[in-house]
Amino acid sequence: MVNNKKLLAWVEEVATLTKPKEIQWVDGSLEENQKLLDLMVEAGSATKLNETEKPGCYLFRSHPSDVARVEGRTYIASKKQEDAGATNNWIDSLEIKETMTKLYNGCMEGRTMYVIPFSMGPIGAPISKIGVEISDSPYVVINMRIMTRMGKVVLDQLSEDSDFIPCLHSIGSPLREGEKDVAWPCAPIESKYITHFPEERMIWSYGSGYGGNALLGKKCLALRIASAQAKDEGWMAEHMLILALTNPEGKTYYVAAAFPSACGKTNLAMMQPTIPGWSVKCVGDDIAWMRIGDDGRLYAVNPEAGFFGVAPGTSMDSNPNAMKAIQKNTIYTNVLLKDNNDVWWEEMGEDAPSHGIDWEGNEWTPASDKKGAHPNARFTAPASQCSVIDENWENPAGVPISAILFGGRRPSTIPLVNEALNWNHGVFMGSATGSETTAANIGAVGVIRRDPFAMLPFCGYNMGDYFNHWINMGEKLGDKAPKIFFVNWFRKDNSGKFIWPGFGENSRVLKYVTERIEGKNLGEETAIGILPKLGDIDVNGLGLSEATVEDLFAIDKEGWLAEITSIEEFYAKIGDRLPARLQAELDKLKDRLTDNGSCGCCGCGK
Ligand code: OXD
Ligand code: MN
Repeated sequence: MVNNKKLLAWVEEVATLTKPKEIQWVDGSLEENQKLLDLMVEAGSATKLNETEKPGCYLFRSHPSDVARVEGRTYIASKKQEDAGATNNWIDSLEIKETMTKLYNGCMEGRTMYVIPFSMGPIGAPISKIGVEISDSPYVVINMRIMTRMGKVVLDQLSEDSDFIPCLHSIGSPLREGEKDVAWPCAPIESKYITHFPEERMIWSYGSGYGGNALLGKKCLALRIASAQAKDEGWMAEHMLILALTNPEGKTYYVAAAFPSACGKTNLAMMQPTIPGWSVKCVGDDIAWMRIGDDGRLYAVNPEAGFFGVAPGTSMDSNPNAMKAIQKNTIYTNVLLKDNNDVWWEEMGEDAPSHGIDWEGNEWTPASDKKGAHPNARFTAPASQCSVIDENWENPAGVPISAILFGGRRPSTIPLVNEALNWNHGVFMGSATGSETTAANIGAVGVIRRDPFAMLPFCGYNMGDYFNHWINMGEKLGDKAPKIFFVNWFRKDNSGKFIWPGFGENSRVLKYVTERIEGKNLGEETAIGILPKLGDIDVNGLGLSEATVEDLFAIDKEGWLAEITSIEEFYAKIGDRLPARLQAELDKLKDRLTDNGSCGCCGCGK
């Protein structure tokens, strides 16, 4: 029995505006889920996969225009533009409400309006937040059931007056009397809007049914709205995986790591270390909510309950634990359908089938000039199915973080691993994160862009204020602050080949990180940070020459000076809310690299 006044009034208000055929309060049960899946199979928008190979799995194909997040149509709505800042698409709250209200008018005609109560974070945990998504997409319902804790259990948490974050979503495709539905209804790109109201803690999304545009608990709530809440309430909402690394002596270190979208976070989060005696367990693969615990340390919770991972490139080599986790009860979107009703994608580590149906629903053979799976094809799978899920992944208190990693796809200049000299230098490193763009967003792929803290598309407020929040958190954490490292698995040699093997071999770098945490006398201070010395990272058996290893850590002075120019340009864009302490870090780096401060090449670190 729903008695929350705000919720009841909001549901009625939305129904009056959007005019659905019916309203369904989602309870999250297995039966309800199956009914929705059966309905979608019957309607031709889902394909049930081979029950022997992939029990409980379904395939969906999206509209070709609706295949990824649309950053260009994603907005931060606030009263003042400076509160959204230069890195966000700002829109005036009143103006966008007027525009979107017109779009929402009658937009659910002929469709069912689903009311989806969900919790980001374990139900009832102090850091968790309750949201309610209203959506006219059954695909959203079944995905939210995997990605969040959802349904009656959450509704039961809401008393008459308790608060929640309203998340309104419509695919923007009313089904008028006599009209035939399509497999993936959505609105054209120019009328898609993914709008966040951080001041009101509210989300309005229209026109897209895909991933982060539509599963509003994920990027919209757990990052954009939560980041604004976190700043106000003194915690952090970050685009970070959380992993548990255990050494041969049985000591566990929890590490949080921020990488831009589609840079291998899911692979790292559940990697299989190649070094004997070490193991990795996964707490989360995409988002970390972190607060300072009673002991003064930073504790992280994964607010999600599932993985929404990129399928292409996922294989038994790159991520065996993900491959095992997605064999059952998984939703596949935009992968290739094999003739035996199983799925396939590029770089799956399995020969391409001689024939199949591609992500656009067309006949496909290896001779086709198109890819079988879209590069941003996804799997949605329950985290509980991951055999290396950490025993503390649902601990309401979170896990204590010993190290924070930042990283990106950088073909040159940035070393394999570089430790920050101190917290503020680490914040500087995070703020200067750059990466080649990927297919996770609609737009150009492979272009280097600044993606501070991997939060460029996800920070719900002014980036300068966000940097400042990081500095403030460091002050509160003091000597309990985690150590910060910058890693780059993607450096290339002159022939364009990746130098570092990556994947399970990244455990060699993680081992070094834990040794630094333990204060082992490894590494040396240089102009750019603390770099490992030759021999500090075990590269035995990798077949890398000494010169190649040296290359991985070489300070390319010209490259760094160009990097500094690019950071300066980016900082200029942030404007007057850039914290002076970050400008000072940039100036110090420049001094250390040029003749002003030191020779910049002998590693003296001055
Ligand atoms: C994601 C993304 O889906 O970052 O996690 O785009
Ligand atoms: Mn992500």
